Amino acid sequence: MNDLDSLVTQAQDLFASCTTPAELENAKALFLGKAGRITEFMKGLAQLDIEAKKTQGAVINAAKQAIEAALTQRRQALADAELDAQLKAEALDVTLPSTLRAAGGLHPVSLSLERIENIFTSMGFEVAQGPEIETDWFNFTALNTPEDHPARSMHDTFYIEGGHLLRTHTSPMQIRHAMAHVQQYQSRIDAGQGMPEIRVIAPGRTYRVDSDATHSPMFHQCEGLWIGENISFKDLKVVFTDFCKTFFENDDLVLRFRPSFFPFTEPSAEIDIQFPSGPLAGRWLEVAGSGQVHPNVVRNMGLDPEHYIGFAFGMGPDRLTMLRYGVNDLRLFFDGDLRFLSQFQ
Ligand code: 2NM
Repeated sequence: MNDLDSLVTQAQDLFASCTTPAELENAKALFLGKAGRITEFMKGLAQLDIEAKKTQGAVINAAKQAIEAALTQRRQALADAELDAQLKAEALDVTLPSTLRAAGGLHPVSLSLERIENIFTSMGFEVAQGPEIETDWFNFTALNTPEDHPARSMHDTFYIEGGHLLRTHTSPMQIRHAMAHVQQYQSRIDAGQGMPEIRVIAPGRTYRVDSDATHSPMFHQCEGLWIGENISFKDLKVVFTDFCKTFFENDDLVLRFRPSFFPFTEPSAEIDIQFPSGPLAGRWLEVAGSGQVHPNVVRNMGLDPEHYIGFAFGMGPDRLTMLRYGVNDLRLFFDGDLRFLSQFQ
């Protein structure tokens, strides 16, 4: 083996023993640098005659190319190894469970409101919307509530500067809806052609000065109204019985209409339900108030009570939710505690 062959072998061995790119570049300088071995051989050419220069030059060049090839190969090997190590260090196990960002969900009362809306829309009811800040007229006067009624007192109702108030029930939405409906069909009504029936529910937030385990200053109501030319208590019984059986998913529950009083209905009835089995079996549970809409209220909607008649009812979705899920404290719905709320997802 001549000197140049052994130089190539030396370079290959040294390069192979380098484990970092920096080490390799230092090793390269020993062979290919300005003061390196190949350069030394090149300088040695000066003493040779022209023929020997040619042959020896070619041999040196071949050795130089072999060393450069070994260098390139080793550089690539080190770069590959470095990439491998990096990939291993940063390895992601995509099969690991993620750090869960919990999905949100609907509030239990919202779930009930959704159920209520679905049931009544399936019976041809519209769903009304309306303001939570109301006028005295829509909240009380239009609903036949006398000036001296205790519900109008500061003890029972939240008043706002300027004479407005936080609605104490959702009935003002019914009045607004009925008035808009009547206005839409006024010319037909005037021409004696009648109007499509008013069939609407009004779900939403309501406010009263009241707070304990069964009362919250903000609570929900959903009222219903059906007005036509011949709508009777019989229709109320059919509609509300069907609603209760569907809402509680129990065809065997029974209803009781118990005489009562509201300023906006005459006659009026409290609606009680009873489950024949289950944890609430045998107890009469009050779920709604109802009645035939008072002639004064029908008149305030813009209709002639001699021609138009119907029923209305009002229920508490918060209480319905408590009954459906067996919740015993209303305040749990409004504390925002996820340990409670997440049970409904
Ligand atoms: C109730 C009980 C009885 C009611 C009356 C009306 C309206 F707009 F027609 F006058 N809406 N809702 C009503 C009737 C509400 O809640 C216990």
